[in-house]
Amino acid sequence: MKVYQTNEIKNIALIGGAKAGKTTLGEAMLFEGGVINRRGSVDDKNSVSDYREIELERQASVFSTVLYAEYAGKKINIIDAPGFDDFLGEVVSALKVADTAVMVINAQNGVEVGTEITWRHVARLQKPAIFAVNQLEHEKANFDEAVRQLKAQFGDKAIVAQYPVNAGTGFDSVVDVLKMKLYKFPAGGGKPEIQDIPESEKAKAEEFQNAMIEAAAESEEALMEVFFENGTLTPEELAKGIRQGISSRTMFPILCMSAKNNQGVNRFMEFIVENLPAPNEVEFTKTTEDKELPFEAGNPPVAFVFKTAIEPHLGEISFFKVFDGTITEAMDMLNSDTGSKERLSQLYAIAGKNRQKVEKVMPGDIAATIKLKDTHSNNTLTSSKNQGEKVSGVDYPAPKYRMAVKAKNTADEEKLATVLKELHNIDPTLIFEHSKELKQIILSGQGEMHLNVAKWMIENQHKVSIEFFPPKIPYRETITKPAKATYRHKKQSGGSGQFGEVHMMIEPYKEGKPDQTEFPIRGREEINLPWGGRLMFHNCIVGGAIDARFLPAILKGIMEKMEEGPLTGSYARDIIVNVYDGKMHPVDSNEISFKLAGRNAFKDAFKNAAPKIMEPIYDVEVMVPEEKMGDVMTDLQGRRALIMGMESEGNYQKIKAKVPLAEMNRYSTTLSSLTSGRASYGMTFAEYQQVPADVQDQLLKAYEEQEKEEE
Ligand SMILES: Nc1nc2c(ncn2[C@@H]2O[C@H](COP(=O)(O)OP(=O)(O)O)[C@@H](O)[C@H]2O)c(=O)[nH]1
Ligand SMILES: [Mg+2]
Repeated sequence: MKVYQTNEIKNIALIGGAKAGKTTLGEAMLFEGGVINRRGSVDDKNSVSDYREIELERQASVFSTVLYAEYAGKKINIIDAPGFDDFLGEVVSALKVADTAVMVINAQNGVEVGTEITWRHVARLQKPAIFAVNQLEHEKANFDEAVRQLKAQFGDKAIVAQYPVNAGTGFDSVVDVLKMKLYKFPAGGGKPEIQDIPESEKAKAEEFQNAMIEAAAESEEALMEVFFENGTLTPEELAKGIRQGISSRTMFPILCMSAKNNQGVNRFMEFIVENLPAPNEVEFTKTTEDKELPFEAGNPPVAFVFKTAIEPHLGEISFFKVFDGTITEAMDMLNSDTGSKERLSQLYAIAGKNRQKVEKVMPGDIAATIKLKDTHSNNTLTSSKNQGEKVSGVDYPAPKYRMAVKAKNTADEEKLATVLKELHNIDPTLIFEHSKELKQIILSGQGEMHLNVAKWMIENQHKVSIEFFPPKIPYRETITKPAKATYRHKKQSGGSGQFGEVHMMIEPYKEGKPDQTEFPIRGREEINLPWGGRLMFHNCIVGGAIDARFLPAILKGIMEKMEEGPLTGSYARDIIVNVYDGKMHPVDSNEISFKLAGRNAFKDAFKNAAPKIMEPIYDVEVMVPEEKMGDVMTDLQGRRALIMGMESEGNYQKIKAKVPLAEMNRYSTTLSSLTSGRASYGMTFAEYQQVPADVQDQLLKAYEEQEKEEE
């Protein structure tokens, strides 16, 4: 395969709602680009892109697929991303390496949820974008309505570059506003016949052309002046303006096609090659040290691994984009994230299951290599000259759906941990954590479907049967008023006995709270608890009632109870313990006795100190279409939410609320069904708060029952 130079490369990501036809478009592009000589289809389960077992089973893309096509001496790298919100991580990583986002629109539906959600990331990352209005041969296709919605949603920067002459059944022609020609597609698809625009279409075509010329002129001051002077632009000026307008995001051209019939795809590829920016014509990516990576062939190489996958016959494949320098076959590189040395023994251009060996990868290009030892998605590879440089990472969406996971067969537990680690290395949005506190493995991801796909892979590819449970809630316990307790531990059995007596007063701790005045404090220890909050341990002993050497044992006993709170076995926090008196025995007192006395005195005092259970509260932000506001609010109120505010953003309302974690179980699924998938949300931990009395009663009862069962 030819080595493509930076200015001969176009990197695009196919994004948008599920079922718009992204995978079908990718397939047609591969066919037109000569990578495959037979067009497969998603419906016949033989497309290049959706080839994984899980995708065939679901007939939808779950992972992004890296493809390429050669067209007119240029290489188009295509990343076909999945459409469902659950796989947003794949969209975000695709956008990291694409220079232009191609938003595929289903002409039957116009702007869909997936369009809106993925667009937010296009906007956040300030990516150039174009619209591909697909399915124009469908009887329900409505191009004008799709354009109206695009403009309503994205503004007048969405601009018609092509329009269909006969959308719907029998569709075969579009007017191309850039070329001012009619493109007529043969029934079987492929190369169009280029004709003059018929008289009947001329006025409409000119109107769109004028709008396009004006938009092109707006891309540059100098062009604007020319335009004012001459009232128009020459074809060369227009072409330049369009290229600039796309790169600088002053226009988002709209193109037309039927991917299924391969109509318009050829011209679409020509448009890409002629008008989209090359990798070095958009804003440069930076390293984490804020250094620009300028796509210079002679610089020390920097490759960013945006995706890894395990393929049945190849093992682990790493897909990378070269952000600087040149990579050659058998090059030795260093992983800036894991520190491992890696040899890139073979380099490939990959199109789904097809691959071609390449000797060299120029800056800006996307390629793959295999058998790296310790390199994962989101890692950077460099040479020894620029060792340690990292491409500023992908901003993966925070997890929002959690489940506890357990191997059905306890013998599989260790294997499950290994498998989960492997899955995370491939998909960084799949996160697992061994919670010591909850004694559960918590798997979190983007939604129920995301976790179900993970389950499918764990069970089918790794042969470990698993079960999901609702995760336990990490409650905390604390007290709300002072209380005293004394405890005597005494044991006289045979030889040496045990004796220790402790008197203590405990109080609720709050930052800045003044010391109690009943007992003078002689020594203090402040413990920042690993699970949040504090324990203040005050020595108020007078006259040597207890030897100082026993104090650590008393504290140890208290800590044991702090770790397994008296109410529900949860961690306790924010307590002051004043040990003010006690008794020793000249022979029988030892550490163990004081530990037990300390522990039990604390437990007794705790129970009399109006103890309260605290629960984690999350800051939740929901983006919801205006007309669904009411339903979403009602649901939130049913979840004990405290609404903090509302703001409008376009056609959306952003609701901010504080919600107990215990009430957020399966929220993504509920929200999705309340809004037909049109809302999105995020949540982050805010604070601990006391649970209401009725909830506390329920929790106490549940703990009691659990204790009984375990006895
Ligand atoms: N009528 C029609 N159907 C299409 C077209 N493109 C794709 N489809 C169908 O739409 C469904 C989803 O296509 P797919 O490429 O998987 O969509 P994706 O989810 O965006 O990747 C499949 O049944 C395709 O055959 C098109 O241009 N016209
Ligand atoms: Mg797809």
